[in-house]
Amino acid sequence: MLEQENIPEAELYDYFPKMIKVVGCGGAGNNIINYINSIGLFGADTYAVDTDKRHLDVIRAGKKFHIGSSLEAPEKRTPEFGKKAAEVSGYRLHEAFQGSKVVFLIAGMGGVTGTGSAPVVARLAREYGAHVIALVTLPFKEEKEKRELAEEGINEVLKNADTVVVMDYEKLPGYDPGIPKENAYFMMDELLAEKIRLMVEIVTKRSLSHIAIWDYKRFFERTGLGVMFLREYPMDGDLIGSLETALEFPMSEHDASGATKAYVVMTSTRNISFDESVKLMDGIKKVLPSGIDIIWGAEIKKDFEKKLGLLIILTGFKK
Ligand SMILES: Nc1nc2c(ncn2[C@@H]2O[C@H](COP(=O)(O)OP(=O)(O)OP(=O)(O)O)[C@@H](O)[C@H]2O)c(=O)[nH]1
Ligand SMILES: [Mg+2]
Repeated sequence: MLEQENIPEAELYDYFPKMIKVVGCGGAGNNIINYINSIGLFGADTYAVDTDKRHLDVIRAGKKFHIGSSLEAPEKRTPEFGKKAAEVSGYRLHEAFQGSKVVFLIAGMGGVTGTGSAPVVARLAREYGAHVIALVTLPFKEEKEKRELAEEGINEVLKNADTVVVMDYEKLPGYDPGIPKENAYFMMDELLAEKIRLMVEIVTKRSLSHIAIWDYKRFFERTGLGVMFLREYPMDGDLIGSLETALEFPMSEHDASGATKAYVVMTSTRNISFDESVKLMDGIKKVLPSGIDIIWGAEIKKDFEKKLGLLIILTGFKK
């Protein structure tokens, strides 16, 4: 097995993208892919999958897969169409997944293409031995029908992916109070694009504390539902004390109880020392369920002025 440390930096350009893929399914998923490519992503291939050719045309992605073009448009479009589309065109994607180890799958649930195709795409990736971490959005409660469709879709993704992180639009105001509903999609695009960049680059770039690709595979294997928690803290004052609030705002309707695994990544400026980050980690441990298995990384980001960013995904919930 190749050891990442022994590979010259220039060659990492080729090394990682073979193994790490970020895939969008449907309109929302691909808008996020587009966003990821606009902020820049080191070390992963991006794929865009959609039945909608016109939307695919305006997406920036490493590879685009127009699925279901051979199918007749049904009278009533349901996620079943998205599913069939992925099944008839899946062989091309299947090929593209060859050699991949970790696949991040992104879809907005509740529509036709993302809801129907994401479970199939997850299965195709896993057939190559890739580890699939899906990040899917759940519509606002006022969109009752879409939310129900989305919930059914999420159950299908859960059967096929290793981990499914549910991002509920209802929870966005907890993260950013006062956000107008009309900005919710843009805000979610930005949020997921940034967190996926972080989850990839904690593997592919040098960082204060790095996570290896093999750790992802070991850690997330068939862990089921994932709940994301996001916090930012100013670097002054009682930082350790304020970590008590780390689990206050889950991005879906779950709390920490019953979780057996915690993925924790901190982002800070360069002026945080390794010792300090260990202290912070001890502070975070105190708020996590006791005895939990933790994997953690720490990223240094120069433009992250005087604040500490925390990304926590709890998973492996006891049934
Ligand atoms: N983050 C984000 N979420 C969106 C966006 N557009 C829609 N959504 C959410 O994602 C769900 C699915 O929408 P789309 O992704 O557009 O639907 P689709 O999968 O392309 O399905 P069809 O267009 O019907 O084939 C919606 O119910 C919204 O909750 C977007 O641009 N960004
Ligand atoms: Mg669409």
